[in-house]
Amino acid sequence: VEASIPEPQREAWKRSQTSAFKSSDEFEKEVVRHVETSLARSMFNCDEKAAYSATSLAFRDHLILDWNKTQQRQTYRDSKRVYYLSLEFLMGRALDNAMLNVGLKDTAKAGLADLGFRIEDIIGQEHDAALGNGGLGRLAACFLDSLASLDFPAWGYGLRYRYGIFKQEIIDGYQVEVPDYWLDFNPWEFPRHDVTVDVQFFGSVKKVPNEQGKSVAVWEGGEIVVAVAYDVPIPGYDTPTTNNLRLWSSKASGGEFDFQKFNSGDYESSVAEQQRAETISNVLYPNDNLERGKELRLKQQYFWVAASLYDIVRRFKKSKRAWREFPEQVAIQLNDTHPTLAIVELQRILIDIEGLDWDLAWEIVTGTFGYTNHTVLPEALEKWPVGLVQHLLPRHLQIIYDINLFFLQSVEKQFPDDRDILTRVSIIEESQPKMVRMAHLAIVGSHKVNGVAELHSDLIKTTIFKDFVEIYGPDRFTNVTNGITPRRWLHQANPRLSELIASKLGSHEFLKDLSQLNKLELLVQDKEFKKEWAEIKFANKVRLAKYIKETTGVNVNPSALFDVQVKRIHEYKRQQLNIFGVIHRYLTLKAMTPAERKKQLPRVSIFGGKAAPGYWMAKQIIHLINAVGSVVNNDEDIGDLLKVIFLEDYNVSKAEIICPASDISEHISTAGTEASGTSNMKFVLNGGLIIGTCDGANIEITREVGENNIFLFGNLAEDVEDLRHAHTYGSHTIDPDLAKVFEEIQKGTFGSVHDFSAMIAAVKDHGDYYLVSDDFHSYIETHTLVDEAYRNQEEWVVKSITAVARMGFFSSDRCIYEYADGIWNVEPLPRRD
Ligand code: AZC
Repeated sequence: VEASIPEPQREAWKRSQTSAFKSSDEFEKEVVRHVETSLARSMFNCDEKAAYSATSLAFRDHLILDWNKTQQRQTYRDSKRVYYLSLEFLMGRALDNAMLNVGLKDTAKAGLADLGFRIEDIIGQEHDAALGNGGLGRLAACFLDSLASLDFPAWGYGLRYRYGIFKQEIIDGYQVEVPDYWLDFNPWEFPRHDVTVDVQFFGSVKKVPNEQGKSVAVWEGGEIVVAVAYDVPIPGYDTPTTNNLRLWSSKASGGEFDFQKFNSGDYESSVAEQQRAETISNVLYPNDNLERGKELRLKQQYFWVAASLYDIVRRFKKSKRAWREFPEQVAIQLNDTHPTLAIVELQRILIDIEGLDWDLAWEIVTGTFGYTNHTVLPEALEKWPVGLVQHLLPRHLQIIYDINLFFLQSVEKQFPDDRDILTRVSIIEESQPKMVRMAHLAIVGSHKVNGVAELHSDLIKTTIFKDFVEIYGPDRFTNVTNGITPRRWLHQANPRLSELIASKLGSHEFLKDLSQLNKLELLVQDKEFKKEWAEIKFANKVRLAKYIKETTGVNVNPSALFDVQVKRIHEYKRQQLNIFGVIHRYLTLKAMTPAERKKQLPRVSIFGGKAAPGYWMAKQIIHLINAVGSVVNNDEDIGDLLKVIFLEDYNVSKAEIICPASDISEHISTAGTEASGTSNMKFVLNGGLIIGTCDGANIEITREVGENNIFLFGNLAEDVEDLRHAHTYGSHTIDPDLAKVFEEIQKGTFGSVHDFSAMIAAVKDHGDYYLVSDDFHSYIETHTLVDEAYRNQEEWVVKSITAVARMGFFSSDRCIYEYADGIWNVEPLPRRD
């Protein structure tokens, strides 16, 4: 690398090399320099916001030096890279994570103290990077952390939304959405105005003969939107490896304005065109597990995919290798079907631009891509109208038709007597209007398809993708059970617990080899250890209680059992079951004599989560939770025995306060609907137990921690279909306790009878699709068991420690090794400098 600098200047460059700060003195100098120069503020007028900005810039510089070296080394070694394409990266805050991953948090703490600041206050200034909805986007963020921590050459590719997920306000018990202006000041990104890609839309396709007389397709006309790269450094934990997350932002082509229009006096339309181009990356679609089929969303997808592939191909071409080596150098993972157009785009590049023949190109394409499915919910499976694709991407539609033709021909050969299978597996759905089925395209164009937990991976093979298992054989399908990064979700979120564990295991190595937690099991009878364990949980609850007081005004008793359900609001996740259960508890308490009540265990039911703005039923659920809270929390008969809290604007940084403070958390989706869930893992890793259905990763959590350390209830996935059928065609009787809950709501005890009637009707009159009534009894009984277990604090702590000790499997590091091995065929590239 050095040799690339001409000899006469080499000395000067080397002499002037920058190096990262190491001591708190050096750190302070960097902070003050950034305050005075980068922020252009006087050091005598530095508030917490400015101190945050300067601290972040100091750490960003630190990361960038490592980033440069990592990228140089990866290029020099020409190793295979992984590209993780995801429309969502739910990163949360970066500063705390950067400090911990580079091992300089204590240094920064001392430095900031010298300058007159408390590190927690500075960390608290940061706005979450909330470029995602929920589990799918947070999984992508955990994977980036693991990829860097394990030294894999890997890049993430996404969109730089100007507005991330909306901010949720609760006004009179209702959700109100407020835009999230997160880019106000973001020290974690590097604009790369020199890294741009022209992305074409619309236009038409012409066939012209090439030099050999072969007819080739030329896509021409239409409009160009420019993609500009913004790079976000991703530091690994305890390694200098720093990877890149590249987010694309859209910009009008031809500079700021169309000068011709501008000069001819048409100022307005010249600005309008610029604005139209920029809207592409403007806003994250706020739906979780729901596709709305909006044209702008398809534009976003192609814009991001085209820019990313151009970038990947450009990098590959620098290596001067033959095209057939592409899959040996490049692995691209599709995070759900959102980036599926990448399959078509790579095929297009190879045949139309690089002149490869179809078969070789297709072999390269399928050798490159892997597809992860995250849901079986029909409303979340992406389909795009053929007409829309034709209009926006005429050449891509032709290629999709060709892919489908060749695919169906081979299926026909394989199953000559089965006409129906062709209709079922076709990439084109013969509906009115015709639709492109993105999941089918993703399967056909990938060499591996995976689900995200064992049950889920089995379900996709036996339900939505059954025919494809017949066609390709079972080997194309695999499972990678999700995981979470223990750096953020233990070390960062729960520093005291992380320190306690480190003190017992002798080091922090467990943060990179989470299976080491199993050694904690030897300590479950150690009195002192158990005491400290319980004290840490209590302190975390005190912290959450304080937060609840500050944000809702409600006093909660930290000795009460904290029962938490935080996740996106969705009927399949069944927050309605939870709140109906809370009402049942309330009625039970009300019916008791004061003497009986005295014997009851106090509880705090904590909810949090956003509803998609257009999801009316989910918004009613939020409203009911708040309505119940205002009655119960002010009922003097009840006092501390029950409090109902809705935490506004649940996000990653709030999860970091909430997860360490739960005693029990709820993962109660209708069996067979939650692909995996990942917050279940976060809660258990922080010493909380869970109440859950036999769904998603709950099943594997049970396998790992043992049935005694989890509270399972409810019907099994295999019975769901029959139950639903019985609701519709047989008689459907409502659980009597649930019926009493409904009566109470309908009496007006919680206000707005009208608002809540649809929630009740969904269970009573519309087939109870989510089996709320079927599972209600089992749910209530299991909560009784939870109460009983909690009364024995000794035993509870043993359960808590045992469960944590057995959670090693759920590290996202394990996931990354499985993907690397079974899907990507990539090796880590460790740096030892
Ligand atoms: C989510 C699943 O609902 C959740 O169970 C899983 O843990 C998570 O992905 C990560 O795999 N799926 C989605 O968010 N899916 C879509 C299409 O939005």
